[in-house]
Amino acid sequence: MQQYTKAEFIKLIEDKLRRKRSKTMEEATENDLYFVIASIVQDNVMPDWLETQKEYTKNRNKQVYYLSMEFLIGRLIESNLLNCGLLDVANESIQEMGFNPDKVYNQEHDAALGNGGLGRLAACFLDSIASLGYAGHGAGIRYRYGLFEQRIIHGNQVELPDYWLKNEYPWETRKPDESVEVQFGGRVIEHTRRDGSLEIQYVDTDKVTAVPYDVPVIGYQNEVVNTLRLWSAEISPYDRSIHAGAGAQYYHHLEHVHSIEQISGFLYPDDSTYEGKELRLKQQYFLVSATIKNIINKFRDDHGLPLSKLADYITIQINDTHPSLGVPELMRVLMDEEGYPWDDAWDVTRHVMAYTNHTTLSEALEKWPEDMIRNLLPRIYMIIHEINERFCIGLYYDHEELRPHIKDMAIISNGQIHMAHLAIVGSFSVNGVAKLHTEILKQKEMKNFYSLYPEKFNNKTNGITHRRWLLQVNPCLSDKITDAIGPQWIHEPHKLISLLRYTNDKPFLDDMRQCKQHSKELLAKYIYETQGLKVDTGSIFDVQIKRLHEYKRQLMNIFHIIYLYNELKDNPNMDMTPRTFIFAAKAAPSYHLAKEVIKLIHHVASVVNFDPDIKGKLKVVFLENYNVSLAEKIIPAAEVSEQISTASKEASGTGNMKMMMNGAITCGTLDGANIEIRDFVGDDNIFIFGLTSDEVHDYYANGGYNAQEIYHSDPRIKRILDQLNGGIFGKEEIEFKDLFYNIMSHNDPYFVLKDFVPYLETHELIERSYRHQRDWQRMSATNIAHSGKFSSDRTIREYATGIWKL
Ligand code: 26Y
Repeated sequence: MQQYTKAEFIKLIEDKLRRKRSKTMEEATENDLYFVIASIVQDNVMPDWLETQKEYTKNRNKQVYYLSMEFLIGRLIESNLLNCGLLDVANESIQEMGFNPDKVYNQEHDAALGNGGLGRLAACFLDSIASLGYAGHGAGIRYRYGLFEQRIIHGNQVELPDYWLKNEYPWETRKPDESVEVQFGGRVIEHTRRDGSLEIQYVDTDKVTAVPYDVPVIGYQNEVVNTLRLWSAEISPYDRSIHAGAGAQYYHHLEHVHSIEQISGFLYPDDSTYEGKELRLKQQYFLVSATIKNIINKFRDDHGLPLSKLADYITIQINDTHPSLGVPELMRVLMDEEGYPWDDAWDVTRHVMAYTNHTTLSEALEKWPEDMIRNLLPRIYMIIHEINERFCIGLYYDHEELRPHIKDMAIISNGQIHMAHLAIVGSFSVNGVAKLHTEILKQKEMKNFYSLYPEKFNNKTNGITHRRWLLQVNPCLSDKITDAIGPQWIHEPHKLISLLRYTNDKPFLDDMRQCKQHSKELLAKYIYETQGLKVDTGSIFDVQIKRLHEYKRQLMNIFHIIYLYNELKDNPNMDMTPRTFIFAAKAAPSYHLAKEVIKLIHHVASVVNFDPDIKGKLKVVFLENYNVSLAEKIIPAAEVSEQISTASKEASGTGNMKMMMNGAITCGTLDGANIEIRDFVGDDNIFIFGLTSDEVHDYYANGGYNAQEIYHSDPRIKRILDQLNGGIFGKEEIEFKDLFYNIMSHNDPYFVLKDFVPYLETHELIERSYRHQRDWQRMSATNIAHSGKFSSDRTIREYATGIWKL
């Protein structure tokens, strides 16, 4: 990648401004600068991009396709500059031109093509795959609308459409000549050939053109550029030409165009409950069918080998079950288009597909109504049906011990298609995303499948890219780390462990503290500018940022704040380190209880933040419109990282890793990757509390938990719940009866009351520990030192050697 001096870079900007924007330096706005710099990066990347692809073809590298309905990439401008080695020169040039680099980079609209953890993980993985020089690509959908923009109006969440493409997106390249066709609906006609084989014909199908838009995935200063290919649904050229008619026919045509373009219209904003919407099914098949066609075309061009060899050159990693139609689709292509018999096609498919599970929540497990698949994808339905028949017959005859479980393991049962079952049966690898999660899959949720295919199951604990989540978002801390231990950690993040030698080093700890203070001040400034609220930068910044879900228990956090408020009201002179509680979270638009929690947080904030009795000891901040860019502002400033899910519910979590890497101390349950964080940092450097996963499962299985009993026996808890029910703090017009009854009548399904007292005791410990700043800084440094193990580089190496065999 070419490097420039400041003068050269400014010259480039000047030239581009003139040619692309017909403006002089004097006329340029922040927005012009953003586009021009992005375009300079894009120019710089092109030769490496071509070269990388040529190399892969020449070397006949095995390639992996990470197939995902979500890629939550956020902004690319800074990370691309960083990875190209141009960030410093760009910053200096922008400053020299009299602009603020942050404001220039802020011009990029976040690409929010994902809901949360699963989508962001996909984006971190792409960064690591390229940075490690692996031949791996992303395949997803170019939604015209990303995840909704959240506005808060009188404490209520309101959703606005996220039209992120309203300005040109400088990172994408449209490749119309690589378009492929995807077919829906119609009928299947079977002919028997003379040799007895079956010929399958599809008639009366609806044809959709999938047009690829390629986004470069730039490795960290290694000249590798991979591809994220995002598909857009368009009307097929044939249909386009028949719109000549006028009147009714013309409108009919418009409707047709609209229904096709809808396929890549918007991202489904729901990651909580599974809603079987036909449009979502169309999106899934659209992604899978376009990608598989593309892979096969390229495989042919590159290798000229028969498709029976596909598994030697290609792995398709499916990100949860959302792209699991890839299993029957690959079967379809191999059999119907390439003429392979069933057994051969099955052999190839089972060696190409690998499946990652991200959740055990039953409400998020995908099941499609049989009829819906039969109507929308008749041939795919036939194939799934056949896979199911063969699978169940095999179970019956070859696995007597599983006979009683056939009905639970079937791919089709009770009129529904169980996508996880399809994914497990059709893949060679099934992985969970943290040790506990994988154990739960093996021992509980997928127990029968594990006993059938023990060799398929494996764990790949999640990770995050330390380039974005430390190097880019926290330059101050990154520099101090480099000053202390040298720059090798940037290429080999596990080397952060050398920081353990500095946990008693006063100058290092002082530097670290200073960076944290600086980040807190930047965040405080942002809070003031966006909300007009002043927060105390000497207070503890206690952060919970993630999607809003009952199992993540933001409710327990706000209960704790109400508890502190009550304590302070009773005893205004209570000695307490001031606290700032920071939330950011989007609720799925149809998730009523989650929205109620957002409202409650706002209501508590409106009371607590302005009560003079509190003397500024408590502040509650809810930052609107949580997205990747907002996370980048909050994470460096976090001191306490709230990871308080009901044990067993959070598959892994990745925000926990991001905050740890920036020196926050985790306050968490023994859930997901928290357990592995604890195993590394040790009990003295983390605050763990609450029920274990086994205890939670035991209560679910055998009962024995009674929320009402706790309510009646603990006056602190009763007081909080009554404040919810009867209008909080005397304001009768605002009530949270639904939250109250969910706990009281549904016996508190997420054990908020059960874990509440241990939680508040842990917070007392946190408050006391914070008073000993040196010890706190030591804990903080210890966390940073161990965070290298949670770099997604480690995770990707494990995928590459354990699953992909790259
Ligand atoms: C089917 C539909 C309703 C659906 C859509 C999105 C279901 C689930 C999802 C997203 C799930 C998700 O984001 N899971 C998270 O994946 C992260 C990455 O592995 C984990 O760290 C996190 O614990 C898990 O909740």
